[in-house]
Amino acid sequence: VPLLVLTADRPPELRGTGANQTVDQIGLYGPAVRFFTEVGVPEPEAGMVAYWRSLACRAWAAAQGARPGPVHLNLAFREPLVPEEDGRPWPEPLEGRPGQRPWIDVAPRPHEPEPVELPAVERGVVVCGDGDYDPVPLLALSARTGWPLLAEPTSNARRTGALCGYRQLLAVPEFVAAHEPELVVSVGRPGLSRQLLAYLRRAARHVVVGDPAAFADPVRTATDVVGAVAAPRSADPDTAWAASWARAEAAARAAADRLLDAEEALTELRLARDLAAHLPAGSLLFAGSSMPIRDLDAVMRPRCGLRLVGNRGVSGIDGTVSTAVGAALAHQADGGGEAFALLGDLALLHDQNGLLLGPQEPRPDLAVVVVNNDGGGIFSGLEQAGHPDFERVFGTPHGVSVEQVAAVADLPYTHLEWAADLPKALLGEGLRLVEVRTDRAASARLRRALQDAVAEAVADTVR
Ligand SMILES: Cc1ncc(C[n+]2csc(CCOP(=O)(O)OP(=O)(O)O)c2C)c(N)n1
Repeated sequence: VPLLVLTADRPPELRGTGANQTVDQIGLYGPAVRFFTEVGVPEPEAGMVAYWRSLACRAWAAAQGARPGPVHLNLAFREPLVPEEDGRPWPEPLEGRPGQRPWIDVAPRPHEPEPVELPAVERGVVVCGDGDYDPVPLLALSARTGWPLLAEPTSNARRTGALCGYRQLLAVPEFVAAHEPELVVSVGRPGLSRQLLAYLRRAARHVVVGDPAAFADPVRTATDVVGAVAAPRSADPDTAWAASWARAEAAARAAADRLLDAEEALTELRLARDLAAHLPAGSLLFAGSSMPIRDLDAVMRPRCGLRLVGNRGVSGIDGTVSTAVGAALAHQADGGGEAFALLGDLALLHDQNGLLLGPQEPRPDLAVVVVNNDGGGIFSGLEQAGHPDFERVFGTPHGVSVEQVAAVADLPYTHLEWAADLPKALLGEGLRLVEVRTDRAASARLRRALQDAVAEAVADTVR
């Protein structure tokens, strides 16, 4: 995401002296930014306008470059911080170029990479990881070759033709042994599940589609990096490989549905499945880190018309409400429809203040659905689960009432319990909270039951 971060600073002569409110902001974000520079204290001299305007254009171009991303300018100011009534007039006109032309017109570098033809193998797999890219060519590749499409939710490639049960399938050793890939083609940043990463290791050849300067290869399995790919000319989608994956997918999906539909009270998994399926076309769904994004990965059915985003970079659970609000505002300013967020209770509590909006701020149309399992549910399914101090160190229950959090922010609140009530609970306008109360241990048991049910359902297909 192109982002300009402007940090205000004290002037250089006050740094390192113990002056109040002075920390070292130089290079604050380290190598995370595409470009950093310090901006000198404004001086009433001719030439400043060219300095500011050319620097602004450079920063803008760096944020929008071949690898869009954050840019940091640290701006030092000396008092007075507001113009003085009787101050001297500025010594040069502050206007830019005539006709609102930018100071520097930076032409985008053309980068339409030549597609590289992929080898004609039967046992290929297309993996779409997190990222902001057009998934349509990957869907077309999968359709043309019969290579199954394994798409993490924030790839936005989980559309018709993509698999929904791959996360469970790849955790069945017999299934994996019977489905060794000759070729993996990946795009974006895969990394939501250990089993997908382990599967990448089994590929004899792994072609990464990406920028040669910044491609994702999280388990160092890449054998080729290319800018774009084309299906082999002799591709044939009707293969035994494609049929075997399709059979397993159908069996896995049916087993998952049987298990999830057995209970009318909303479980975490069922909420993820039903929410993603129910949202109207044109919606945005922000998926919180931890189990919300993983449950979507496990059970979200392929569909069109839903834009999924999440903070996948370092999987943070802080700043989540603010990110969801910002994403909803941008989506709606862009003509998009309603927005929804699926968050854990700890993610909500980390950024409760993100629910507070000033009276003059734009208000998003955003329903924040909070899965309240009173703590960090993810750890109940990890190795930590048996630790003697589990509850205090990992579970971290807090007992905070989500209803009261909503009341503090003066927001509408709905308690949702039954699956059948989901559509009604999501109705409404503006920023609002919907709480689904769940149990961490029961949720972990259900995820294990899902895995067992899928393993059993595909046992026939791998024998
Ligand atoms: C800022 C931050 N602190 C700590 C973590 C480590 N962490 C990962 S998941 C998690 C628990 C999240 O709990 P919750 O948001 O309620 O979701 P759940 O696990 O119940 O799905 C924690 C503390 C993190 N990812 N980000």
